This record gives sequence, structure tokens and C-alpha cells, in this order.
Amino acid sequence: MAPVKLYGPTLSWNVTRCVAALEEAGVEYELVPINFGTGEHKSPEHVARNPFGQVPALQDGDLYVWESRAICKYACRKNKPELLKEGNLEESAMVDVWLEVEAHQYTSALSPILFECLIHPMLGGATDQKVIDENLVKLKKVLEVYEARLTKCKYLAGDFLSLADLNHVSATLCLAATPYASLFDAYPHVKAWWSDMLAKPSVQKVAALMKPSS
Ligand code: GS8
Repeated sequence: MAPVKLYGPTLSWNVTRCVAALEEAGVEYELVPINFGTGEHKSPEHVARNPFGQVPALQDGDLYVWESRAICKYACRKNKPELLKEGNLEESAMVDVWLEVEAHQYTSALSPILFECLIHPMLGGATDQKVIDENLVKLKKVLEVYEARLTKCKYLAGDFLSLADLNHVSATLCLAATPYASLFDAYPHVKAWWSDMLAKPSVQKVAALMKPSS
């Protein structure tokens, strides 16, 4: 079978979120860069892959999937459904809960910080410290909930690795490149969870791809 194609630059944590899932699910994939500088993401070819003209997009044969979290779920459902615990009503509910928490609590607070610290300066813009400070307050409150959760179980959805953990990987790796890299130090169980995640080959692969030289 031809490898699936994942379109988008590895600079985007929405793209590398998919890489974590593809790696952990053991999927053979090809990364196809999309050049934002030339507006390739808005080209008819790419809009056919993602009608919003955004990255990422995944192609598996005739099927196109977009929205990073939908891509991640598709990869797991097809190749390693145990990462979703779909056969177990209670466990899959916990996976769903923590997938939603990642999107709507964790990354929604973290990504404005990443934009201000990493993306705006790269585009020649100024860092807005007010945005960072407001979102740090939000993120710390979210991390308190994570700390309480991770005192009860090894991973977010329970004592098993799931897509809920993996979906945190790309944005959390970016946090290390900001002045707030030591944020987890105040949350020992979160820190231990993240050390465990960092040791996984799938996470190491994402980290290697995100290095600017790669
Ligand atoms: C967000 C995709 C997105 O914002 C997802 O896939 O999770 N909810 C979507 N992609 C940005 C790149 S930053 O990662 C993008 O493609 N921006 C270009 C644009 O919006 O024109």
C-alpha cells in the first residue's frame, strides 16, 4: 500500500500533532511540505485537500482528511484503535474527555503563548506580553487540574497511553523553546508524565522533526 501523505510544514504544531499519532499508530507516511511563503496553502491543489486552505491535510488513497485532531483519530481508528479504547465505553469516554480538554483548555491557552513567543518574532512582529501573561494565568489553572488528575493515574485518560496524551505532544514540545520551558516544574506529576512521554520513540521522532535544522 502506498504510504499516506501528510501535507504541511513541520513548523506547525497542528501538523506535528498528526505526526505523533501516525508514529505511535505505526503508520507509514510521507511528509509533503507546503510553502506558506508562496501561498501554496491557498492554491487550488491544496484547497482540494483542505477547503479552508490550511494545514494539515492527510491523503490516504482517494480519501482526504483535514483538521489535525480528525486526522489523528482516523490514523488511530484505522491502525491502532486501542489508542482510542473504542471497545470500552468508560475508557473511551475518558479518552474523549481528555481529547476535548487538550483542544479547548490546554492548547487554547498554550497556543497564544507560542504565537507570541515563537511565531510573531519570526514574522518580524513584536511579542505582546499582555497576551502571554493572560494566557499563562489560564494555563496554570489548567495545569492544576492536570496535576490532580495525574496524581490518580499514569496517563490522562487512565493507566494507559491514549491519543489524548499524544495530542499534547507537539504544542508541549514548542513550549520548551519559549522562556516558559520550566512551567511544569511547579506540577510534579505533570512533569513526570511529560518525562515519560518524552522517552517514547514516537515523541522523539516528533521532537527531531521540529528541530529547525531538519
Ligand atoms: C487549525 C489549522 C491551522 O490553523 C487543525 O488542523 O487543527 N483546527 C485546525 N493551520 C494553520 C497553520 S498553523 O498550524 C494554517 O494553515 N493557517 C493558514 C491560514 O489559516 O490561512
